[in-house]
Amino acid sequence: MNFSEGRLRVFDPRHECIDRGQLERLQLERLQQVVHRVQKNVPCYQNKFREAGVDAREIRNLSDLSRLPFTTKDDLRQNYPYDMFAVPMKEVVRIHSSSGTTGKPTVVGYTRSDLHTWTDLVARFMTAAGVHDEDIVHIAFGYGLFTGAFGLHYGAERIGASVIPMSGGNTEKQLMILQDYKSTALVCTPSYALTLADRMEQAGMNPRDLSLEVGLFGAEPWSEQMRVEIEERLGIVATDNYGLSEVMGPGVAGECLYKCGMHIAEDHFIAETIDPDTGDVLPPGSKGELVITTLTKEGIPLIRYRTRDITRIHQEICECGRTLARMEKTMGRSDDMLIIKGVNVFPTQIEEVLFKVEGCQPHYQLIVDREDNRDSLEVQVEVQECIFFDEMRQQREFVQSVEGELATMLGVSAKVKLVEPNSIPRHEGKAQRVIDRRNKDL
Ligand code: DLL
Repeated sequence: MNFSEGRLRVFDPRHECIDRGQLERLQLERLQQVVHRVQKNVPCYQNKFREAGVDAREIRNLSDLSRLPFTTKDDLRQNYPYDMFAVPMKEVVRIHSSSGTTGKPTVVGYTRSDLHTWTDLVARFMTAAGVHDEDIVHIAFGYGLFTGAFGLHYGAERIGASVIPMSGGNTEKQLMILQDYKSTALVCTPSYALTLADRMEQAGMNPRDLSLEVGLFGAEPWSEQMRVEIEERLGIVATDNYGLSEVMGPGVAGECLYKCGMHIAEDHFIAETIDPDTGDVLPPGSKGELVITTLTKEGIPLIRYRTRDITRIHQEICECGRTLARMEKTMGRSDDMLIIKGVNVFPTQIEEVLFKVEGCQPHYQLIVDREDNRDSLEVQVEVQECIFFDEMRQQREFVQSVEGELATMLGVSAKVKLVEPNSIPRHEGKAQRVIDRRNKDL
């Protein structure tokens, strides 16, 4: 911890500004330890290593990592609930699970030391995003098995901020608490931040009269345009942070105030990008699937976990002085990527277009269907009332112009349907943007 301008911050320059050579030595030492640990304690890894013909003693350089097999969500499901744990249950002091909507959730266990590390890493990225001990942090993630709320809660407390464990839902009450308790930092999904902005406007509140200064958003993909919208409407600085429950939860990576990618906690994780089809490791800066190896986790260490998230990693030193590599905002998950008439489309690309068009509201839904063996994509977007009730001709022109922009961006045509304000369902947690009806008969 360090003190600057009289404020308590959790900045760890020894690790956050570490020289890359030194970092790589630390990573190798920790990698060798974790690989030995899983080989000794986790039957799933014993089998995987045997099948791949590798042994922990053969990891002599960081480049040997690529010889190790991947771990997937399926491995976790097959070992549900506790068989991937590397410690006896008596050492596990917390259990969380993933928020997946299909199949069994994945279960993760934390030892006391894992909770310490998690808290430190969240405190680190919250500090980088401008949070300090005088902040009042309003946490609107749902408390429960989801890692978002507890992760940011303990991180903010470590910084010394005053935490309001508001949890999700009850938007009217959220507004009252934000106003009366003078919250200065907002923590939730970016889509919920916009829902809060909408409700404030409907209630005749001016967000700029609140005390909010910063927003820390994560848990779902969001575009740069959405950041601009949130910052303007709430009058705050908005940063992105990334994580996944299997790997730890929030705290894997987070943006500093330069907002040019999320610093990855590389002293605790090795991040690779791979070609999702071949599994080949890509050079830094190439777009690919993020694969993470946990270096210090005790409860459930993971080797080369395939996140399915698509991003790029940059190693150039950031203006903030942190040397830890930065991952770009993820475009979305490879399994959320839509293939429309053979063209790959990410919901965030559509979001980028919609946010640029004046009159479109930041609420949209994508309906994918297949008729006569042809894919169709309909983009339903809320528009300002004046457009919704506009003359037919003007409305048609508006629709055509949005369709034109989408076709240029996506390389495939999409039908645009304008819908009334507030008609698309709002979500308190992660937004559900896509309804894919193509597999309805399966
Ligand atoms: O969403 C952990 C988290 C909580 C991160 C709060 C940040 C803030 P899961 O529920 O397991 O964990 O979902 C993980 O969410 O693989 C990504 O697809 C997506 N995701 C998380 N953060 C971001 C982000 C938490 N900043 C999955 N941008 C991940 C885009 C994100 N997608």
